[in-house]
Amino acid sequence: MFCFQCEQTAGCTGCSGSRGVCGKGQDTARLQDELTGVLIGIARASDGNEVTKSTTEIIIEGLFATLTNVNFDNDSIRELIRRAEEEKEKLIPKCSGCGSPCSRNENFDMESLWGDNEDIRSLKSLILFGIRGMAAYAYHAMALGYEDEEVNQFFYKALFAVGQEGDMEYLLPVVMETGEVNLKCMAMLDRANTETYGIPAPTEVTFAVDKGPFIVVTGHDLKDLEELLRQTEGKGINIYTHGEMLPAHAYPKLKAYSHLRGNFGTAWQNQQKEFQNLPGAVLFTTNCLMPPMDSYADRVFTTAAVAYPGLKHIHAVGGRKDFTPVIERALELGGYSERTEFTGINGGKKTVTGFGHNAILSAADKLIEAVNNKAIRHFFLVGGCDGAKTGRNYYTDFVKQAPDDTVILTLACGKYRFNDLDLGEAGGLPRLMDMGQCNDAYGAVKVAAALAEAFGCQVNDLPLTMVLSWYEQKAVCILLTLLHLGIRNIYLGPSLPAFLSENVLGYLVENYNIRPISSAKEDLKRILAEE
Ligand code: FSO
Ligand code: SF4
Repeated sequence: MFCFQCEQTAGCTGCSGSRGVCGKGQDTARLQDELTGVLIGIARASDGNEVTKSTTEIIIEGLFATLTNVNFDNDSIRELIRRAEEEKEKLIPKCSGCGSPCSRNENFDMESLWGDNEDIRSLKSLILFGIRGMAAYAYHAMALGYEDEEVNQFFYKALFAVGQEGDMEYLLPVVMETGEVNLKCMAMLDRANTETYGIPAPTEVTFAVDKGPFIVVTGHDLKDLEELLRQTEGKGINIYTHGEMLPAHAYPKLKAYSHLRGNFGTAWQNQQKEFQNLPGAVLFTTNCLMPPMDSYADRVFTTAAVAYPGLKHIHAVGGRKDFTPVIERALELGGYSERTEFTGINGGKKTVTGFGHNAILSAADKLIEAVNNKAIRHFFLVGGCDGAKTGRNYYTDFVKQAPDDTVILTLACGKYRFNDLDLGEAGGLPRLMDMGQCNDAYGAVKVAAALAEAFGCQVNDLPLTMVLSWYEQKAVCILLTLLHLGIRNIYLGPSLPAFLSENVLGYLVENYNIRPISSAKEDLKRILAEE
């Protein structure tokens, strides 16, 4: 196997041998490559042939299944391959009886990509990993009935490019287009979430678990959470968010369920510790799933794109999911015998979420005044994924050491390193504002654009610095979006992607001044000195 798509890749170069650092086995990695190869085959066959809704669905599902920490289940990947082949056949009915080797619809051999010239491999990886991340967002929007033709069409174009002979001149624009289209995709998901569940508002969330049966819901899919809330109403079961599900508390229509009680646990990489002997059931709606330990595997359920051998998967039947097995397991386990207090990483008992772009921009006047009268000197977007590396303490240090006249915007699961801290206020505004999940990077872009307009400058001239942590492929598509918008001086860590070749990294540094993080102290000093 070969895989280097995520930040924890072995030796910062690539996972090989029998198992990746994430726990993905070589057989699964090979099947995921095979699946990607068939998706490229579909993109090739779509040239001149009309695709249907089901063709695009398998492209999106297939890409999502290959994201880090999503699908470890060979049988379900084989089923995706079967469905993908079936869709490809539908596109090319006339080809079935033709023996001519035109290669127009051939599947792509991913081995040829992994063994390619390192710059080509690097650019194609940026495209492929970028659309894998984007597919996750398109999938969530699709679950709420939202689609965008331009986004859908781009999946075909990008997959085609990955399977195509091409030089830097051909591939670089597709890399940049991935960022551009991902912005549209995140905007679509923002619309889907807010039109379905209302505009998020700042909401305090506790880390305590009440007495009695409960279910912990993790991942990013609000629709699955809503369905579970509906099915557990009046059953004496409380629901707790985990990981990237935390921002759900801020959506009025989800908050309206009184049994959506609080948040359990922190970011994904702590799940094996936090779920040990948990007296409640756990539902994974998306990544990041770690191989479950024996002490809790019998209470973990998966749904949608997530799958793991031996774990019970809740399928949609006729568009509806029946969460009865999860509910029954929670009732059997019974929960804690009394209210149990937990804390965040820094000992805090609660956090506040729900500072989406609407909430922040509704306070725009106050914010502008605070900048003008120097009550706020600088904004930092400290956001992105969490992970297990010790170097990630940088982000906690950065937030703790940021001066009192600075404001921290945050999003995604990296925030658990500091979201239980009380940082007080600056200019009458909270110094720490949680904008939501990783896809709410769209909101951060909107806030930055609105501030630039208010101050009559470019986003790059604002007193705003992005300090990002990456782990998996959604972070890749978000980074490409920021580059597409021309945002410079991004601090990126904890390490740079292994799939960036020296030349491609050189291009990004030269054109966007991407900077690897150093130490919180040094970086803060440098950023504030450059103001
Ligand atoms: Fe984290 Fe995992 Fe949201 Fe990622 S839970 S690491 S960027 O999947 O998607 O932030
Ligand atoms: Fe390795 Fe990451 Fe790939 Fe898993 S997803 S095999 S950890 S590079």
